[in-house]
Amino acid sequence: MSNKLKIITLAEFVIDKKPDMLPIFVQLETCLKIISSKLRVASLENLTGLTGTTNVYGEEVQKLDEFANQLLVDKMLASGKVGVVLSEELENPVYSKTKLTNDYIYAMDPIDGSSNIDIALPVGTIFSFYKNNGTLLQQGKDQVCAGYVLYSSATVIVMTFGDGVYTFTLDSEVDCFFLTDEKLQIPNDTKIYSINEGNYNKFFDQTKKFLTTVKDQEYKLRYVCSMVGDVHRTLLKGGIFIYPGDIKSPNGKLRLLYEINPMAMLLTQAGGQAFLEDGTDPMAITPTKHDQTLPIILGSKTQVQLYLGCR
Ligand code: P6P
Repeated sequence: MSNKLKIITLAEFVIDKKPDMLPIFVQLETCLKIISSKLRVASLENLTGLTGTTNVYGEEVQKLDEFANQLLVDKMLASGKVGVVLSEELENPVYSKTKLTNDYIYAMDPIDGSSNIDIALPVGTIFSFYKNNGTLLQQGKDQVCAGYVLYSSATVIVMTFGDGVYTFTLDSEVDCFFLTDEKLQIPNDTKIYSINEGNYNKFFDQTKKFLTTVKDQEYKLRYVCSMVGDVHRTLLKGGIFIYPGDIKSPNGKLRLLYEINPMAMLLTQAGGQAFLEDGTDPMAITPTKHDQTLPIILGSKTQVQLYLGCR
């Protein structure tokens, strides 16, 4: 049982901040508990490994990718408050068949970093909500709610409704998420950088110049190959996470709708910054397609400005 003085459940928090979304978060919380449980027993229940199919990007689909995607699609639509689900794993939107008030669009990466599942390294679910106003592809600045769930040594929800970043940790003894951080602020000026340096030879000069600079300043490199894991460390410890463009993929790898926008909202709400390499705000960009990718630089203001200064 949580030994914190204030025992605030996720439901209480949502009722206080955004009561009309309670049905959504009741369903979401159940999904996250199920996914967390399945991840812990994946190797015991033959849930590791691949389905033998590929997704819309030609990437091999993990068994738990498919399971988590279907579970979240079904339960979000069953909330009666989500009219459309957009998933990184699906080529097309899934529309609600109910006539209840379908006020929201739900966009998600059901399991981010799923190649880590078989080796029991951190993975996550990334989610965001938009008003269901008839426009599917909206700018990140119009997100009503954004967040992620980290499945690691603890299962942690990190989310914002636009008035600060809050974290909830799963207490598996009572199977409940409890509030653990209010108005989280990213530490500024931490000498940690997070990037896949294996791509060095493909990087543009700005990224190469940044890497030379941080090595001269004796930064630490940390990279867990799961955006949720790397962003969570960056949010709590400070530093910078970079997935830049390169000569083979000038638009980077991470998806604007499913990964960049939710993380950009969280970082800016926590007093950090999130930009493209030229300082453009990703949340001011209208996605051209649901799986549009862009470069992303996010983290502590000092480190992000150091990268932008390498142009
Ligand atoms: P690379 C995982 O596949 C992912 O989408 C993100 O979670 C992660 O940050 C990135 O790709 C890792 O990509 O090219 O370093 O393997």
